[in-house]
Amino acid sequence: ASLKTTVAGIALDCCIYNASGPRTGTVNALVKIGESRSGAVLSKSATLLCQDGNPLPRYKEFPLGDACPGSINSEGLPNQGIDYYISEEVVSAIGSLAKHYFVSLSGLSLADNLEMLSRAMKVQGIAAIELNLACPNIPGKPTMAYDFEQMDAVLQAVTTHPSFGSKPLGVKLAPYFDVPHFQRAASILNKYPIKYVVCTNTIGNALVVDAENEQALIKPKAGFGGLGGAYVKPIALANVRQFSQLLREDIDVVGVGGVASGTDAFELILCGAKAVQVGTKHWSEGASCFNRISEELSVLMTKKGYKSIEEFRGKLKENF
Ligand code: RRO
Repeated sequence: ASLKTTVAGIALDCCIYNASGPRTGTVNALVKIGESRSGAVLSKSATLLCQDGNPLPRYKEFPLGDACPGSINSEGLPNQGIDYYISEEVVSAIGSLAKHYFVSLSGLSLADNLEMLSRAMKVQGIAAIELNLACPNIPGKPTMAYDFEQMDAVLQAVTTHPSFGSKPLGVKLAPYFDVPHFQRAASILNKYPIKYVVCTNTIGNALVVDAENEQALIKPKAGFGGLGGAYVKPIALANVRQFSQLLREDIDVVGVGGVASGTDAFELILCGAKAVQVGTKHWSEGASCFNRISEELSVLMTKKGYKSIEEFRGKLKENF
């Protein structure tokens, strides 16, 4: 079966690729993704300047069944700074592997986002930009995707900035849990010339407790952090389904959340996803997860008689 797809008009040989965050901070890590079957390479969310992030321990996995672990993180945007991710070294290393390179931006202010956007838009060899409006882990800062007025203002500023337009823009969203919130978010996104959304980031401000040691699992933010892995799959499925139905036809939906197998990816595509990212499972398994999950999806499709993902994408049955 063919796993080919397009995201924002960009043709990908494989609909499975990495989420921003896990194993995406350095050129070495990005090259490992590029050498795998991953359909694209997506960077760690960048800030204007490099930063160390929050104190350790700040990422932990914990069991949930045996397929996909759960994870909690409060990394606090550790990254090398935008100029690293758009550098000749990084861009050409990924380009030489014949993979499309997506750069994620998560500025600490609107001014920083606009400055990074204008730098990244100029660089040849970057296929698209993913604006992360959903980081839950910066002490004192709200999750922008939950502040609809601010989200509207940011998208307005970004899409009217003089540097905007030479590359497709995607938006990484936080998970929503209420129908009016899906509708409000979609009505804002539909006003702007964005090409795709990514559903979803981690569920912010979860707390995982280590009963034996009577303490939280991670140190930053008194233990509160973004929940990922198996726990979030049903929420990712719901968000992908809702946004597939509420957004303009020309806005693609990319799914992410709790994908550890070909079946998990199949489920997100059934809900409407044009591509599927892998986060927690990439942390725990390494870049070979892209080969395994792609192969599992291909085998499942063949078993079901599907030759391409468009044959079942979005076709979740609603009749029983
Ligand atoms: O670096 C992080 O703490 C982080 C980010 Br920017 C994000 O978007 N989502 C997340 O779970 N962690």
